[in-house]
Amino acid sequence: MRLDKLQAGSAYPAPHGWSLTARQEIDEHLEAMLEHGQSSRVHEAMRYAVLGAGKRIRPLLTLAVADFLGGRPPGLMHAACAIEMIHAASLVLDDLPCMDNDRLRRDRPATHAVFGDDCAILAAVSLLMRSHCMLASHPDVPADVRLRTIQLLCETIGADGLSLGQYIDLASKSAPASPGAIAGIHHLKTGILFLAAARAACLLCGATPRQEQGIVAFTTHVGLAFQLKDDLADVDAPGLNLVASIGVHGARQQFHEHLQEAQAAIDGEDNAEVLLGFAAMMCGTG
Ligand code: GRG
Repeated sequence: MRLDKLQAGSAYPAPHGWSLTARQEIDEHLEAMLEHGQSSRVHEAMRYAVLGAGKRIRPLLTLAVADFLGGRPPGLMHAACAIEMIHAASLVLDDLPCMDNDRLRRDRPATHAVFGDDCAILAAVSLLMRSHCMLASHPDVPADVRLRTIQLLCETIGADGLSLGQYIDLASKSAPASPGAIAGIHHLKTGILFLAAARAACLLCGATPRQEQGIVAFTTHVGLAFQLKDDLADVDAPGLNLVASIGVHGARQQFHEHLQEAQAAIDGEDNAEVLLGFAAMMCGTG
């Protein structure tokens, strides 16, 4: 498979083959991870936020990296689903009136629009806690790997990660942002969680530093191509958009350059096809 043939701006392909099976496994695991606990409005809101029709890109990336590295160790599915829960929590918070103030998410009313702001905030906090507990308590993952995975996720979510990206994004709404500033916000709001999804798989699979370096480079470039694809698909949407500052031609060119870099990062490796297939699913029509 070659990534340089992908076209930016096309619709997301329906999952098939590897991604369809992996998505079903992810959805079943998420359902199982969220079925326990006392029945309450907060619990219902957690399920509503997570089990809606998301594309599951981040957990799919965790599984794709593991398959690339040659296997799915214990705890991998927990890590993949923990990252999807963190993503869902970030969407709940992002949609609140004090943030992006969106009433719709995943083609239906946002969590706070159904459950109220108070319950939505409690559900987001509870999802973060649940995701960390899942990782902390897995009996078959060595304790040091559990700790390092939790540390990775804390750093990803915290004041140098997603939370900082969200703050800068909100603060920059009143002034036009440069292409460099937009790319920085995209990294903190989106790229950093993709990297955590890939790095969690590296930790659990015991990747070598050389393998991890290639996977990080691959993920960085695929994440940037994904963002450009989104920006190209929705040029008129409110919010930061690279196309507005570098133009359609510039964005398409960068999209192709990032996919070439992604391909170069893993070319020649055994099992490269699984990551290339994932990138095609995430960034194109393949
Ligand atoms: C404490 C977790 C936490 C976060 C605090 C609110 C916040 C800081 C960050 C929000 C960041 C945010 C909303 C980034 C947008 C990322 C993004 C590209 C969302 C869309 O992802 P898709 O296309 O959506 O994968 P689906 O619905 O398919 O999962």
